[in-house]
Amino acid sequence: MYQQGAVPTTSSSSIIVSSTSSTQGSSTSPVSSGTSSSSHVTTSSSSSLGSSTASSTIKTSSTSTTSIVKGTATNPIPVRRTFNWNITWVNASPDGFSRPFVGVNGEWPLPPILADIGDTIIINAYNGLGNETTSIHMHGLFNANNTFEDGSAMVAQCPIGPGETFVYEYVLAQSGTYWYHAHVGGQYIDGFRGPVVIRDANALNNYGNIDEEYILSLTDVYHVEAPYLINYFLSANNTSGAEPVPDSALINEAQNAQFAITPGKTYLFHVVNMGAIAGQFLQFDQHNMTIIEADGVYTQPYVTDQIFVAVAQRYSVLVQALPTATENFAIVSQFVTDMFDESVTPAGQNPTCTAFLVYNSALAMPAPFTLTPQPWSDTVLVPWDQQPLWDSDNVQYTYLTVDFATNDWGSNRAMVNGQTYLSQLVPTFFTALTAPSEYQMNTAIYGQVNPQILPFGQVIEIDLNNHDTRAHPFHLHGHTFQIINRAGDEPQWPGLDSIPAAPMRRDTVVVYPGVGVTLRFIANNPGVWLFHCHTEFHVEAGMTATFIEAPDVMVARKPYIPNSHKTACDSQNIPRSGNAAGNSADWTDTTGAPTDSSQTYYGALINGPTWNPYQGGKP
Ligand SMILES: [Cu+2]
Repeated sequence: MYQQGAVPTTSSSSIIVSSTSSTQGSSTSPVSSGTSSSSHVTTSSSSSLGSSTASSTIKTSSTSTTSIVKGTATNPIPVRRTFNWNITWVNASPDGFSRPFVGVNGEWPLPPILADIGDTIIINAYNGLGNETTSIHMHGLFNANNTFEDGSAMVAQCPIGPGETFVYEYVLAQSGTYWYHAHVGGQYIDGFRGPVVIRDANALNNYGNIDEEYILSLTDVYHVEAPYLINYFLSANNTSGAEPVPDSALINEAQNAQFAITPGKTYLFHVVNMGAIAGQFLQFDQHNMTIIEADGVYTQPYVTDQIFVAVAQRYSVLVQALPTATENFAIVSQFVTDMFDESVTPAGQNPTCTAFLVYNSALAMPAPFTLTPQPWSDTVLVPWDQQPLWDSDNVQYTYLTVDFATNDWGSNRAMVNGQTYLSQLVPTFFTALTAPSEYQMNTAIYGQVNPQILPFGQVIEIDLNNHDTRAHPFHLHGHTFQIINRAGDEPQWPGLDSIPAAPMRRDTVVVYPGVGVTLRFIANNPGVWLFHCHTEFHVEAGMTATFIEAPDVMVARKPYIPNSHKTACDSQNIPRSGNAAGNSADWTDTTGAPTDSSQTYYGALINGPTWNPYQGGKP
């Protein structure tokens, strides 16, 4: 049964949410921050695969948007915000095609999480999916001393089995634009993704008056469910190695979303790309954007008329409304199609999505304009605090290459330093936590997870070289990094000539085809953190390294593991101690730990079908 959270809900927030009226479709449900829905959802369909025509209620995506009215000039007293989430399948048709998505409390799109800096968020996550495991990663949160709250399945925790409740607790020490998503088996491709906005009045006060705030998410959507896509992508039948191509681009998980605009007001748009594969350009007709934040790092204001947002990246941009309400304006987002193999691109795919700045809903909505991609480099941004290069006499240099290779049974695997990442029998965190001190820093105990040991307090430099022909947006858990060098001189994606005086910091960086990027961070967050391409199909193919950061300090701080984290493992007979193979008698003997990927892998699906009806091509 679904368990209510044990922690009482407190509600007191500077964030007031108002739902704007809509001229088409249904209006968005108001987002309640500080309170949570406790409704029990009856699912008419507990199964995803094979049930896409089931008769459960269809939730069409709203075409209106929800604004966050700007709060007070100072931060409120921190509160605890508890969310009780019943995670089930919900049918929806964001682009006119109905299919099941991973919903929360009977709703899809998923609710944004809105909070103030210093707040504590508790999510009581009940897995009501029936046929898949799940987990929740708060993308961009450092989770200092709480690596076990990071949500990556078989890394920071055991996956949450069907019928299990798992409790996440986050103390919000950062602010800006983030997002949450499932971190198991490519499940977020099926819609388990939502925005997170953490306000800090002190930071925003640097940027003058802000009247209202909006969330603007960019996503891609597939008509075929993720387990089929993943299974086929990694199968020997996929001889070209082509990634599945999405059917549609979405803004706020919808098409034709409307943002109500009042003349003369200043708006802050929280832009987040929650897609599975597609980087996107974004442009507002006849309105500039002023970037003030990227991936939770506040920046010196940077004015542009177009931004590029790779998968998992975020920007806060200010948009100044025109003084009069004489017409409405189009917003256009557009996929980067470099990775889309024409042979598997769905017929009728639209690589763009349109939304509107609505000054007067009685006036017609304009036709979309043609977006022309402009050269883009995020290293032109300067952090607000202008921190110089992180340096020391004792920098640890870590060299990583990425490419693809076909394995022994014909699967197209992603390689980091020549080795593909494979989940091991024990979550890596539990291996680090239970290893005797003489083995903690020994990569041999961690198995085939591409482990890198980072000593406490050291400046770490990552030299990441892309030997593949496609761009990869790399994300580091637990940190932001400085981008100190980037090769390449393509007109569209210019590189860096020298180390900037105050290098831009973020948590997701694009490494372009055939070239490299150089990153620095300080190993001051003991824990187990993934460094991986955020193209979800490449995660599933193994384009991941594991940073075992100061495991000695992590263990000495005696992390307190919540009960639900233990029972998630115990109920599925996943060991919580030992090396990658669960061996705690001989720590360097990992016999039995996975060294090859499964030929019957269907992502987060527990029991896959015997035959995959999706075999690429144009569905
Ligand atoms: Cu990639």
